[in-house]
Amino acid sequence: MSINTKQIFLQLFILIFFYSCSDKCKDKACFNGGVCVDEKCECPPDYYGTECQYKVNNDLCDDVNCQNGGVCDDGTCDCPEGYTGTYCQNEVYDPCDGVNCQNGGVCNDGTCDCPNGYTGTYCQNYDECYSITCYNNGTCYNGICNCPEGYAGTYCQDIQTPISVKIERIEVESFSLTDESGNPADESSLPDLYFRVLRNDIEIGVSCYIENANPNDNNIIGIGCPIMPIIIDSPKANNTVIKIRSYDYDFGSSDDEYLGGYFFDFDNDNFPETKTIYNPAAWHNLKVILHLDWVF
Ligand SMILES: [Ca+2]
Ligand SMILES: [Ca+2]
Repeated sequence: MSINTKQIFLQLFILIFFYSCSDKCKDKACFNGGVCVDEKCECPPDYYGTECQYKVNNDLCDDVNCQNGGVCDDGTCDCPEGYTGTYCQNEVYDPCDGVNCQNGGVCNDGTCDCPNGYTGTYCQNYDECYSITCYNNGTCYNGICNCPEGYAGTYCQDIQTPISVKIERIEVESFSLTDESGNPADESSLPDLYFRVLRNDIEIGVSCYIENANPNDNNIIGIGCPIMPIIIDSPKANNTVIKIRSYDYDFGSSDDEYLGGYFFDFDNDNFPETKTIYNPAAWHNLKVILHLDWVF
């Protein structure tokens, strides 16, 4: 080896020595398998940071502990029904908890919605009348139709034929004090009002009278009256026309019919307890309410 060659090797050695002393990665620490290149750590996948000291958190659910059966999805807990909160840690108040609807009832916001025919807080009661229809205004109770007067049959479907109807009382609501000519019904005092009842122009009854009937009073004929009720037989028979005529009673002399009267029938009635007879256009303003008792 010539001197020249020795010098070249020496110089090369010195160059390498100084190069290695000035290595930029010499004091650089790279963690987690990172490799220093030119003073910088090159990190393996899943790590980052100047020294590869941080792990990439690919799984946002790593530290999410969902409770009560909750399932983490993308860092958020999906909670089962009945639980809420970040970690499903809170129980939701359910007003239907402990509400046991019976007979097919369904709890809705704490209240049982019952199927048809069932009632009660828990649908525990069956309405025996649910599927029963009572006709003619009959009312069902405990599965049995109670029929109004004049109707019969399981479902009140049968219309009875009245034997008679009694006019038990006559309530006189309004009347004129004079007859059609303007003459007072009673010369010296208020009229002594009573009624005669005719059936197809044949008299069938006479009421007792109210002495000195006052239009301002509620005049009722019939209470404690010995010739009441006035009985109308077969009131619904065909072509039955009733007439009620008004009179002023004159003690010891012949009475005057003074307000005329009204015709009526029971054809279009059911079996009412009262029948109002009034014509607002009539000059005498006579308005009477008949209180009836039907006999079957
Ligand atoms: Ca009188
Ligand atoms: Ca009189």
